[in-house]
Amino acid sequence: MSNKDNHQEPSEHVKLSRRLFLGGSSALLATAAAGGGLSLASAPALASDDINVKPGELDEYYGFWSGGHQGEVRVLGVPSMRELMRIPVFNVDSATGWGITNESKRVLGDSSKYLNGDCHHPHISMTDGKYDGKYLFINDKANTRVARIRLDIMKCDKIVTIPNVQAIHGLRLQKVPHTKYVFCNAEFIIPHPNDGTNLKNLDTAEQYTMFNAVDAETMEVAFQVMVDGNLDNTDACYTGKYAASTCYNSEAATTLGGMMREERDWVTVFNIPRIEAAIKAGDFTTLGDSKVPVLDGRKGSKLTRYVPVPKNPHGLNTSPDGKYFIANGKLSPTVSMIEIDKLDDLFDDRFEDPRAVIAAEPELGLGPLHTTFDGRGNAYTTLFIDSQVVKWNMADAIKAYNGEDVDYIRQKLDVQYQPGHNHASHTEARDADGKWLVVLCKFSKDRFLPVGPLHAENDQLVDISGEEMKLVHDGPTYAEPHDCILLRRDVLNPKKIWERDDAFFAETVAMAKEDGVTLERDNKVIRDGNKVRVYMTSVAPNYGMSEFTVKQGDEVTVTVTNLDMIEDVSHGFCMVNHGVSMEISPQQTSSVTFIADKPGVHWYYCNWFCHALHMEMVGRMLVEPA
Ligand code: CUK
Ligand code: CUA
Ligand code: CA
Repeated sequence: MSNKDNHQEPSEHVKLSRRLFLGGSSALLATAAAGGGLSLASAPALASDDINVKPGELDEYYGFWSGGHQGEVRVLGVPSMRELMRIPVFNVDSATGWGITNESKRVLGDSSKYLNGDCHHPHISMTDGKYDGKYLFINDKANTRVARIRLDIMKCDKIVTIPNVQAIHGLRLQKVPHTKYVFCNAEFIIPHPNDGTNLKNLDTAEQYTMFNAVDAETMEVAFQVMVDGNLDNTDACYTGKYAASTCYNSEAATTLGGMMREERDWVTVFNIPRIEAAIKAGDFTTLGDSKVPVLDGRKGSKLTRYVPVPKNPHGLNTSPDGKYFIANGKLSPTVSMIEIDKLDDLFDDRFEDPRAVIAAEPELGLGPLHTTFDGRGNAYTTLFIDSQVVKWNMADAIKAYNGEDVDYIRQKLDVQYQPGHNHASHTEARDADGKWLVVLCKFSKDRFLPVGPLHAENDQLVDISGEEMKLVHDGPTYAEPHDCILLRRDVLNPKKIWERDDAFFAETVAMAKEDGVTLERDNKVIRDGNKVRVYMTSVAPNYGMSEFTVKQGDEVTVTVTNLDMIEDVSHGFCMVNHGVSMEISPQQTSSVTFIADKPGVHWYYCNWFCHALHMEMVGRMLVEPA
């Protein structure tokens, strides 16, 4: 035992007490609390029975987690925090063949050449301010993309690359009347044109970034708005009229020091009806090859307003009562509450000082990054530097701002450690229900078994249904779920097997038709010059074809249709030594194209365990030498 373990240091004492608490003995709890002098702020809670979802029982909520720079979306059950599924998006997935199959490459388009992504903000489509469970949208900061996931099949079905900008970061959806637009912020300021012609005179080149809107149905970029400064996070209001974004680099600096020079940056507010009217009136330009309408929202524009807030603000969150945009101060211990009711006046220039829209600026602690809500008037803000979540009351914060002597802080809860986002159940919708809070901690330090220099992150589950926040679960996660979203399970009703006419593989079905092939029946090899199309069915434990012959150098497309009707009987198709692998779930058609570059015998096999004779579900490709 080192000196550090003698429990003399307060921090060690707290650690010991925490272990005793979690042991569940109320006698020890009383002793430790009395002797340890633990404040409410740091006292850990006893585990609640609510999270004990027993074997065979189902969770109450779906949670969709960003996979961060790992590139996927993960589906968890809450409150058990059991991982239910992974949805590959901006990554390559060996199990499902995402990034390998023709169907996924069609979704990825030109960007399939990128093998990486960096997703941050998963958000679910809304109708009348409530989650409708149709789509989930997520950004890719690394390669400037936005993706859509169809929640009925839990697969990504569209990806768009945003032109003329670099690094899509903040992403939120229009809430009212429905999600027509996906609002997404490009973070980095770049010169225009960015073709290298102005590298020698960057000082004088025109430089800006843009706020973007993607049409949620077509997934085409609807418009882009030039701004002053940069753009970080964003959110939309419950009137359908406004979106707002934080800017931490009002200085338009290119260095860290420069980005922290000013005491205040700003929140940029976008007037959506005015933007739409300007497009209708033809009041826009285009950039380069892109046909997307580009509007000028820089200072002085009637499309935007800039509200000064302290300092390098980060998260931007709309309260579920529809009253406030809350900008989280990061380098300021405050958050700024922007009164949405006053934005009409702000845009009609009825205020001399745009700060007139600030309803309150409560001081919460060090490093406020993101805020979430319980639907009962309370907000929960992560304090990155303090490693805490602070629960505070919005109405009381406004009273205090107006000079009344009220304490708006309700509780500070230690979390482990350095939280970024936090997210309460249904918090972005009108029906925020204040039951569960997930706190996404960037550091786990000593909370889990050591696994080398790279540590797990720690997504902690907090029960917020009562007066007091109670930490109930540690959930290790892999790099790096910036954010998550929780919705009640009754909002979703995913399909259990595919429908044959699903759009996800419609193009493959159409190609088969052109070849005169009925996918549900035929096993056929069709040669078209040096292109060979192999169509086969699969029924556990058989492929419809156990052998086919091609010539060395042929481009081979294998299309497999799974005729099994029983849910859970997924097959795979893996061609050994060819980098080919894919999922074919019941009633699904999947296809993959590769070059048969090696003469000889090449086995293929089913790689999803489907039957007692799964190992025997095999076949051989015979490749004749050229
Ligand atoms: S950002 Cu990561 S902690 Cu990309 Cu939402 Cu704040
Ligand atoms: Cu089919 Cu395993
Ligand atoms: Ca700044």
